[in-house]
Amino acid sequence: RGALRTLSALPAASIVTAVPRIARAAEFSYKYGNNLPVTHPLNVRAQEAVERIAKETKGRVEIKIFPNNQLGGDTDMLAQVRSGGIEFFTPSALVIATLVPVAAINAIGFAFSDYNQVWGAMDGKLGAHVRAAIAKTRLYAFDKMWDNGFRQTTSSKSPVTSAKDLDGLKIRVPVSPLSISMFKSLGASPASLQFSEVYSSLQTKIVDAQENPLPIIQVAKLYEVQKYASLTNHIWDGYWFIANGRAWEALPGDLKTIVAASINDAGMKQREDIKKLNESVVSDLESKGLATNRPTADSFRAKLRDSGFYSEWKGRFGAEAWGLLEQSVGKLA
Ligand code: X2X
Repeated sequence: RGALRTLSALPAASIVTAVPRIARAAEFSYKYGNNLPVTHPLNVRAQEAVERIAKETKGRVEIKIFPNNQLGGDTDMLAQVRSGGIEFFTPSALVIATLVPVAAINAIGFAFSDYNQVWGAMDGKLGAHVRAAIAKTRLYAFDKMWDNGFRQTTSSKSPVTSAKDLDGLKIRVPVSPLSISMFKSLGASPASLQFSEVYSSLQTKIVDAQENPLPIIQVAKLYEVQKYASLTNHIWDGYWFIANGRAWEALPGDLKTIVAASINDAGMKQREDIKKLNESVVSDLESKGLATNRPTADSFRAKLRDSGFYSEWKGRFGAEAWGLLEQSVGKLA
């Protein structure tokens, strides 16, 4: 007892200096999971962000990245970030909408015509509206959304030249009520699968088609199991960078500032990466054997309007959110 008391009375510093100088464990050691291959700009820029965070917090905040569904698919990671099993996750708007329904509003079919409209809305009032809804579930959403891109349609069967070609098409969509509703309205037979299952489900012909932005089709090598890429631009999709609410609140203010600035700045660079990739990706995919075509949006829009898709989702999202979307893109329904 006496010896113990003496030891605990020693100034802490004299004990610490007796220990060899190995890397000190970080005060906040956090995990970040995502669903994309390491070569996607989302992972490249996230890696830069975690390096900047380690440096600027002098090692107090350490974030380890688990890319490519290493921790499970989207549904699993969404559950983990809610429970605190992981502290960060980047769900697509489509996927976080299973928890926060209004978050899918940016994915309404054929709403955005270009990136000026997209970032005007998502960095403006519509994005703020969605972030507030996310906050109600005790998740923290960083200000800047990251880009997934305009979603395009690939198939092993035939090109999609107009809405008619979607008739009965077995197409994989994300775990997203909006995606299911939209492809049903277009006459297709959509099936929800997590992204972790997409390559194998195309390879084994459980489904014939899928839809994703071209950079994902490139980095996930979906061209190996698909023949046609139809540039339908039917949905603009982005990733919300979110944190578990308790883990976020545990960070002192100065660390929060560093983490938020690092992640938001990285997101802005990631948007530029996707913009640049969009310029080169079509010819790269063609050289890998994908046949591309560019259908006009008219037949798809008409079918969505006639089937009542827009009026249904206007009701589901509510007048306020719908009004904010229409402020950016014009009248939809
Ligand atoms: O699952 C998909 O298709 C993906 C990768 O685009 C999403 O994260 C929604």
